[in-house]
Amino acid sequence: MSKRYTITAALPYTNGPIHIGHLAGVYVPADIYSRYLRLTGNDVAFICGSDEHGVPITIKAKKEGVTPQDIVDKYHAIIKQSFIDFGITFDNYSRTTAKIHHDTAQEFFKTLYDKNEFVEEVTEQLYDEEANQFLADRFVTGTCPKCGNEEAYGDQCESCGSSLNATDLINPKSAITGNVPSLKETKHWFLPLNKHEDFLREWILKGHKKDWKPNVYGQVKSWIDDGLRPRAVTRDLDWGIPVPVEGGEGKVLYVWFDAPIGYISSTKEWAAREGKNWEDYWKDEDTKLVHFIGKDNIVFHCIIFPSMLKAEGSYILPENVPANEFLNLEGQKLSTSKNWAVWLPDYLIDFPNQQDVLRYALTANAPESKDNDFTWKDFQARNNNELVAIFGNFINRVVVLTNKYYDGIIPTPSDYSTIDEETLAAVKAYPAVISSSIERYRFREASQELMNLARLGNKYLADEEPWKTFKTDEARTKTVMFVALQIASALAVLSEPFLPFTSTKLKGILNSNDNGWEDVSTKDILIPASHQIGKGELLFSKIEDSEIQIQLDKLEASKKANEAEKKATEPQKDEITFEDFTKLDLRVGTIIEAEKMPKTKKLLVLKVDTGIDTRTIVSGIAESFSPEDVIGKRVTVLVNLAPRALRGVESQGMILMTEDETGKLVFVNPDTSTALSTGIEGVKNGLQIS
Ligand code: B3M
Ligand code: ZN
Repeated sequence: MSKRYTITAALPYTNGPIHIGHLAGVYVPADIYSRYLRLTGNDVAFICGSDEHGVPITIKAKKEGVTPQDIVDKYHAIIKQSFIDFGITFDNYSRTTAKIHHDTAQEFFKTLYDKNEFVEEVTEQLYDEEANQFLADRFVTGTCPKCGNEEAYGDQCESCGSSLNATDLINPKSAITGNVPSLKETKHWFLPLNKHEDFLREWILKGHKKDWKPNVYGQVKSWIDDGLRPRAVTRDLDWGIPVPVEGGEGKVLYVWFDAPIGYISSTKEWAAREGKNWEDYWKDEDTKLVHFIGKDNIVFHCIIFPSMLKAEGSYILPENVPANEFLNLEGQKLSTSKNWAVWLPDYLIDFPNQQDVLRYALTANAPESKDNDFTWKDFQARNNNELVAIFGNFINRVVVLTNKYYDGIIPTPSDYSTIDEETLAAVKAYPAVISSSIERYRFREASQELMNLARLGNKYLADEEPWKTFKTDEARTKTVMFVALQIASALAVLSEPFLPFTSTKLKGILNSNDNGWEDVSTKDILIPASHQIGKGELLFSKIEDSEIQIQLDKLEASKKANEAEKKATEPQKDEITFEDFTKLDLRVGTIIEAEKMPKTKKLLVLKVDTGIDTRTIVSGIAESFSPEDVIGKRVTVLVNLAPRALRGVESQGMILMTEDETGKLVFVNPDTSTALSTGIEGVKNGLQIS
């Protein structure tokens, strides 16, 4: 039955081009889903646009000495082109600097304001005296109070995914000047998320029953269980959408308030152009709203935006939010600043017309349920062993033989053998199998089923060997080629969501565009006898080791550049006086107990005997040391540091650490003899210590 769908893909920030992580996490799965739904006869609005406000854009503009508008104009064009190049079939790609968006977002804010859905409050916010500006979101970094990550941002910690307020950060630092911020009073409007807690709880539970991904459900549930707090939806910045109410002068909407409304304004833009009613896509209970996002956006799409929609009152809520985990590149986190990425424009220069290869490699290895690694070797293997050796090889054989034996005219079959019948029945089962995977957002699995269909074709040809029977049994050869051509036609149809360029090419070669998704399971004949097909053309070509090496060399160069930069920018702190130094009460202690803080990557909870007492110290060293490594270690302890709570455990001091010349974390060791301090390991390893 045909349904109406509004499918959104996260609006990319326009502060740089997009890379394979974006494609794998959001845009390829969203495109597969949208194409599939259209192919199966649904009414689809696939919506996206550029996210052009927010701090990263102003930071980038400052760095380059241009205006934020210059930055967004540049990257909006680049990103939009990448989506076209990779066959991402948005029905509309808008931008949040568009007038229609400013109007829509302001109107949305006004509605909530008029309905008294905001709390207005004067609070102290972080302020950079030197830059003369309030610090929020990415203008401020510091230590995450939840997990101890020292590079958390003022709105979010990327390490544990927590959503934060800038004032939550421990040791905050201005991203503009590096200064320690002061506090200054300012008025803002807050969305009281706490007020929506009950509704959210009920709603996600419903979602859970509808098969939300466990990673999404789990994250949302734990945030709600932790208790929600009011969240400021306005900022003291000059780049953004002006706050449209009295007292809002000089303030703008928080970027995460306006960005999701961008889905709505982009839909409006599309509807106006296409003569549709946008409200059908946002306000009709029969419409299914699905948000494709990366996992760092879960809180915004599953807590904040639904609360906004609910507070407004006339909107539907998302049916599902199939967030993906992250894609790493050659074992390391993708990073724009470290240039550790494969940028889409660069990819197309090195691999022209090979968009489908990347789409396929990213889908076959998609980070659906856990973080995954993209490696160039895997990319090459997916191409050479699957696309070339299975899919391409099958099609090539069918097309070449049909041209060679029958001048490209599809032969008339005789009676089918059991194998033929079984094979054709198996082909008919594929649409349902692939549909079921896609409908459950298992695109990886779906892509592998598609490849299994090509495998079936290959095996059929290898078993029936028409090149042998051609000399001995004309009738049998014709039947086999006819059956093989049916499989090729099925592949042309079913590959479309995954390999759209290949599908178009293949339909061109087969000279056939007549079949829909359902036809593959219902029609006995997809491509009839006497039909003339075209000449062969290779669908895929082998990728050589040398091409892969070029990519690996590029990454190696990034790595070297990063290392050089790290050395050059080794932080040199301000000079301190002797008096400053004497404030530190340093003691020699021994670690007597150590265990990992549950649910964190970085933290160890240590019991340290300081000679004066035994105290608990939470230390962010778990990525460098395991608990067994440190028990028994003699260490230098700062004992008069004000205690602070980390994940509910009070830390009563600090273990001094430093880095050696290779950047490895080491203890500031109180002993001259290293043997003594490594006594425990020494004994464990059976060494004698003198
Ligand atoms: N611009 C975030 C991102 O790229 C963001 C998504 C907005 S979706 C409304 O992480
Ligand atoms: Zn954190």
